[in-house]
Order: sequence, then C-alpha cells, then structure tokens
Amino acid sequence: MKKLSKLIAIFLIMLSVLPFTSCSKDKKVTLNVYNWGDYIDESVISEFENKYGIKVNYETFATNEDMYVKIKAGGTAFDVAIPSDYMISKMIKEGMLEKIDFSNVPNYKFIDERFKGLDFDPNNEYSVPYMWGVVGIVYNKKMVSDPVDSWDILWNEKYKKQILMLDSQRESIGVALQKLGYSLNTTDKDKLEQAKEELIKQKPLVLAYVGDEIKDKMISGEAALAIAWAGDAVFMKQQNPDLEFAVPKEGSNLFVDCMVIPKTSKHKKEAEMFINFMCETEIAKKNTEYIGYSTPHKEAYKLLDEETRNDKTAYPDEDVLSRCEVYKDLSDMLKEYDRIWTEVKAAK
Ligand code: SPD
Repeated sequence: MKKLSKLIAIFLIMLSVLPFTSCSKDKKVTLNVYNWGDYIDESVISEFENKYGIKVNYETFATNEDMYVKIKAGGTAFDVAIPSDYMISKMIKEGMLEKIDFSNVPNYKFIDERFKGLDFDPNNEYSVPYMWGVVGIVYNKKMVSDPVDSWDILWNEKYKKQILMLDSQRESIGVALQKLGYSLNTTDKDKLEQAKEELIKQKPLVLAYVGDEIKDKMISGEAALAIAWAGDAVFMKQQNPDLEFAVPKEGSNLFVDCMVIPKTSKHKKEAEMFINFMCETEIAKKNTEYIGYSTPHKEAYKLLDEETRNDKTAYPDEDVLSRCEVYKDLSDMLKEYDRIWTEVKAAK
C-alpha cells in the first residue's frame, strides 16, 4: 500500500513538472492574423516567423463586413486584423479593440502625420496605418470610347455586360450616392432609396459583382470598366497597358486600412511585435512594391522607384484628394445599407 501511494506521488510530481520540460520549450506562440485577400507579400510572414520564432496563422477576408462578423462571432481568437477606417470606428465604439502600447511599436514614428489623428481613431490609440488609396474607375482604353470622368459611365447602356461592380456595400452604394451628387456618408433615407433605385437600374448592365477577381477579369479584357481600389489598378495597369484609372469628378472615397488588435487576442505583446515588424522600413517597402497600394510609411515611400512615387493612381494630386471623402461609421444606419444591398443583389 505504501509502495502504491509512493508511485502515485511520483506520478503526480511528474505531471506537475511536465509543462516546464522540453515539451513546452519547443511550444511556439501562434499569432492569428486576419487581412484582406491579396494584401501582403507572403514572404514577409515567413520572415517574421523566422526572426521571432512565432508561428503565424494567416487568414483573409473580402470585405470589412465579413471581417467584422467573423471577429464578433469569436470563433478564432484573432491577434491582428487590418480593417478600414469606418470599420475601425465601429469596432472601437463596440469595445472590440485593444489599445495598442505604442512603446512596443517604435516604428510607428515612420508613419506620415497625414494618416494620424484621423476621425476613426482621433487620439491614435487603437490603429497603425498599413495602406491607403482612393476608389476610382479602371477601364480598358481599347474598349471604352467615351471620356471616363464621371460615375455616369457605369450606367451607360453601350457597355452592357462589360461593367464590374465591387461586391462591397459601402463602395457600390457610395458610388451610386456620389453619382446622384450626394455624400457617400449620407444617412438620409430618401437619398439612400434613390441610390438603391440607381443600382437596381444599373443591374442589367453589370457583368458581375466581384472582389479580387476584378484583376483577372480586367487584365484579360473580359470587362471594359470596373470600380476599383487604386492599388489594384496599379497592379492591373502593370499587367495590361491598355488599362487606365480615373477618379470621377463627382468625388470618391479615400480609405485608410490599419493594423489593429482585436479584444480576442491572447498574445497582445506578439501582436505588437508583428505590427512593429510590418512598420520596419524594408518590410513596408516590400509589401508596398508587391501589392501596389499606397504606403503611409514615409521612409518606405522614399525608397520606392521614381516611377512608382510619381504614379498618380497610387499617389494622386491634391485636386483629386480634395474631392474624396473617408467613409464614416454610420452606426444604426448600417442596417439600412445592409437592407439596400440585399435588395440590390436580389433584384432581377
Ligand atoms: N485586395 C483587396 C485589398 C483591399 C483594400 N482595402 C479596401 C478598402 C475598402 N474600404
């Protein structure tokens, strides 16, 4: 009996020291990172893993709304996410984001002041800008004979079934609102209803509502016109010189996508290490060159080749920027946007 209790005691001691033995020495932290599709040079992820001995579980989303739903559901404990302006505002209001300890993100100093203190994070507490850009129309010069300077062209019968719209409610409803001369942040129900009617009227002309597939379809000449984020337009123009990009005279959207730490994070320190790493000059340059979007990183920008720095698609002049609006969080009105978008998508 004595022998048995001695054995049990040894077994219990072994169990208690197990977590501190070799097994745990090899156990790596896994960081869950959630980003837009086609929005990173993936070699950067391996560089981070090798440098810090942290494993990255990398997942992608297609719209801010998809990202929000998944983080809210809490199925995956995301440590870093990269939403846009208005969605960051919404997540802050709903208590979904951690405040960042900026003493762990010294490379934040490289971010251009123009992208700090913006409405969605006025005191720079929750977000670190990653990329920015404007929305416009990418078009094929060989297929489009009319001037491309107004959103109206996306309603021109001549281009029936040659038009691509973004499968993203803020972008598509925003374009319809600006076509009508309204702000893309309107919360006026009557104006929103008019925008819905415009989108329904346009539907027979639309070849497809797309996300990242827009690039293949425009590069291959399958479509003539598309709403596009400028960074994607940079990439498309490189692949097909017949493509051009324009920001309509009625105005457009300026977006800022930022790195944030959701409250679901179990590894806040490592999340801050990741964000800081993404702000290393060489890493920011690598991502910018790879994806084609506009960098808010002052030093990375200086290292880009002259042609890229002077590309007006990625870095538009002040006259273009001055007619662009940043999306605001529309709080309860978002339900209206959801309803309108559902009705547009369901319309025959
Ligand atoms: N490949 C998709 C990259 C998306 C960039 N962000 C878009 C901002 C939307 N407001």
